[in-house]
Amino acid sequence: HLSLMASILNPNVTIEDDRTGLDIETIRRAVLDNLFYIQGKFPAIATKHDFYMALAYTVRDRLLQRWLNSVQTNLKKDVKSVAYLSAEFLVGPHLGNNLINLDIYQQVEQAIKESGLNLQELIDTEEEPGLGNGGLGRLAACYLDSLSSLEIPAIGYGIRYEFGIFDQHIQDGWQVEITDKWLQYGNPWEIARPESSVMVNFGGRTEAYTDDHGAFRVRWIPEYVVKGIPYDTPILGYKVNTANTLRLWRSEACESFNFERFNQGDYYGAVDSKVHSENLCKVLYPNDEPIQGKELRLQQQYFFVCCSLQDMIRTHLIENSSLDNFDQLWAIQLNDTHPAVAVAELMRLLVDVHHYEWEPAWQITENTFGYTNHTLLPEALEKWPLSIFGRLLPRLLEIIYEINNRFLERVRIKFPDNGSKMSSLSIIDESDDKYVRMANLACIGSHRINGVAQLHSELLKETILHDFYALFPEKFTNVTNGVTPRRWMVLSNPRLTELITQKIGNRWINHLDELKQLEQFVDDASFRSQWRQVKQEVKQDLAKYIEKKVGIVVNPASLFDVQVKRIHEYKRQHLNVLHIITLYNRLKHNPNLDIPPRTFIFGGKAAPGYFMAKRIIKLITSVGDVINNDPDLKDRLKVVFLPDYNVTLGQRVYPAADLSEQISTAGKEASGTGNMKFSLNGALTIGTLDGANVEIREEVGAENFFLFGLTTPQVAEVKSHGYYPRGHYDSNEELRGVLDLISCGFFSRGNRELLQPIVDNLLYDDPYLLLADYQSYINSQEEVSEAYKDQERWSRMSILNVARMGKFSSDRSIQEYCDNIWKVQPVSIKLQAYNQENA
Ligand code: 9GP
Repeated sequence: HLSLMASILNPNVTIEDDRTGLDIETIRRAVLDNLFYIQGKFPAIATKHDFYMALAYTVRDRLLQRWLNSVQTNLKKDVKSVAYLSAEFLVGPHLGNNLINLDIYQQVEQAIKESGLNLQELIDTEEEPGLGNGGLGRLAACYLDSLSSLEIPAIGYGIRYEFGIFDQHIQDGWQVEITDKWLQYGNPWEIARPESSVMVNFGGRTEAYTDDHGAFRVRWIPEYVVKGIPYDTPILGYKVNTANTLRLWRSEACESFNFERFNQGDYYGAVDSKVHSENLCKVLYPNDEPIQGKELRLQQQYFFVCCSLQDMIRTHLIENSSLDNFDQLWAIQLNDTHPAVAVAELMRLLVDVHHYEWEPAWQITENTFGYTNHTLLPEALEKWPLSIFGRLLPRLLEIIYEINNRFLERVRIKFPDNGSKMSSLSIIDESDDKYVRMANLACIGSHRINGVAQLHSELLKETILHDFYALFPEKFTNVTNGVTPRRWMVLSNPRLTELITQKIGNRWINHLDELKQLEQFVDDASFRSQWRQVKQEVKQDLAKYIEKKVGIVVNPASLFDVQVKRIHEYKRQHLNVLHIITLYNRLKHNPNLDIPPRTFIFGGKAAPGYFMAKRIIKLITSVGDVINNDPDLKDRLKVVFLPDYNVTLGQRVYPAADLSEQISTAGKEASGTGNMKFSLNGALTIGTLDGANVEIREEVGAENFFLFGLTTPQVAEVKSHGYYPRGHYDSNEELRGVLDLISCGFFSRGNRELLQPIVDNLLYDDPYLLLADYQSYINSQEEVSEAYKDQERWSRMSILNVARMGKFSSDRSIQEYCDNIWKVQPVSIKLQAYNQENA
């Protein structure tokens, strides 16, 4: 301890060096310093978590200079910024990613080693901020990484949920949900900024008045007001000085204590409003597609939108004398309809608070917003009962009526006497109960509307947004999703990163197209062997993890066949299970069948109230229990359900996959982004022509992709003729054998009821056409097995997949948003050293 004290107090290192220096020795000392002064521990009594915290603060110190310089630059008069409004940001653990982007991974690894610790273990200690459900939230996080890496001034606005997406435990094969207390040991990455708090109105009524200049105005007299407090997290770009901000709002009561009530002896009443206000951002709704009509959810949406817009206006007015040029300095993107109330809120702020006339306010609003749609499922389109909306946000409803009236006037001119167009385009759904339709508000209030893959953007125009497309075709565009290669390759797959970098250098990390150069090595047998070696090692790691986590021993030489994503009927995890049972039956009947051994790996959460999705988990685990323990199979098939699938687990799983299951019903998956992560890490895809699969196949070549299933028009065709799933059961003996085996209780210890709802659903309804696609899927899986037997061929296909993934970098997506929607330019950040003089 004495030597530690001596080293901490060594006068050769100034405070400033300790906080910014990047050499091994300084980092080592800084970690010990933080351990002592922030965690209050000596190494001898520190836990792993203490060391993680000390290291996290060490890294954060090194970000701060870049961050503050970026924030300052973004405030400047002539700098246009992107505000990405999203109810979810599934950022994943920060430490590893920041080490990559700061380009200090090696130094830190060494410094930690010299302290007798292991960096990976510290990285694994970080609690993941699960502030999202799945694809949409993770996309937002990839986009923040790319915005910073491309040096685009940007800010992500969202909600600081106290509890993120639940932790999933599996008990007796069922999903059990556990509260995600991600903040319980502290969050070293965020800084609270209570000085930038804002107030948000709810309830009450509105009142007309005439202002001092004789103008007619409206004010909102709320029933209660909630305070929004921002918590900022830096998002550093890859090897640049740009560190943008993720600003998440926490709600609090304005007055935490009602003294009047307290003095009357009503203690609980006195803290009532505090509890009420703080409940607002307590928990993330755990549904990946929206649930309708939950008032608290509408409160959350309005809360973060209102806070964020006030924040933008405040910062705008620091350097600008009015909001006239707001649209020239801000591009606001609506990540789905969750923040769509922003259209009405910006109008309220401009008209009621800043006293703009309606028309110029509307011009600013429409120019500012862009709207990204993320789903075609009609049941997922958000709508709010008018009664709830009007009670909670009375002024916003009035403004929505005004927007709607003016808009419908334009519709009437373009489509005279067309009542059905009017009613489909109206923001207010008057069909039976009245609703506010958020997608309509978003479309009307935005100058650009985009889908997230080519097929999806086309289908939007043809189906759910067809009438909007007829009205303003010029607003519609596509931006195919992408993923960040920093997290999804460099951080998660260091072995493959190294092999690739040895061959083609490291420019591919932020110019992903350069992976193309790998094609020249595809015929090089020794390169292919190295390629296989890497995959093998990563699979061994995953095999160890699987054994430790769920106690199942899997063969790392078997084909790792992986489906990880939210559990949903349209994603068809149960189609995958039908294939597993088919193989099982075949092997039971013919033990000499020559097929490569396979390990089927599943992961994913079901929405807690989604009956069928929870049954599908039970189906997977039940089938696994039987197959994994059947001695006849001699370990040729294994089925693993990995609990609690999240970003961290994704980082283990994608690199280890041989086969990526992307098997949704055509026309249902908007894009998918897991499909990109798998392929980038060298897995081959078995998939339908759905979402971004179509473009992945285009890029990697049809011969390097296992295609099956009906196309979107064929799906429509089958449905239009009155789909009869039972016909497939009757005519396909093998399929019948599979379904009958489930029905008879073989996988459920004789309990015939347990899994029957799934079978009945398939036989008598089958809305996602599993039975129609079954045979085609089985045939395609046979091709997979054949290809895998020829390891040289498989390696070729795998290398070509990776080499041709350039398009799917989120850097490319963000560049398209910048050029076609936001019209923003990069701004490079000059580092000004912090010192007392310029402080
Ligand atoms: O279901 C889509 C998924 O296909 C897409 O990749 C992702 C990101 O664009 O968004 C998902 N949608 C949602 O999570 C909610 O609509």
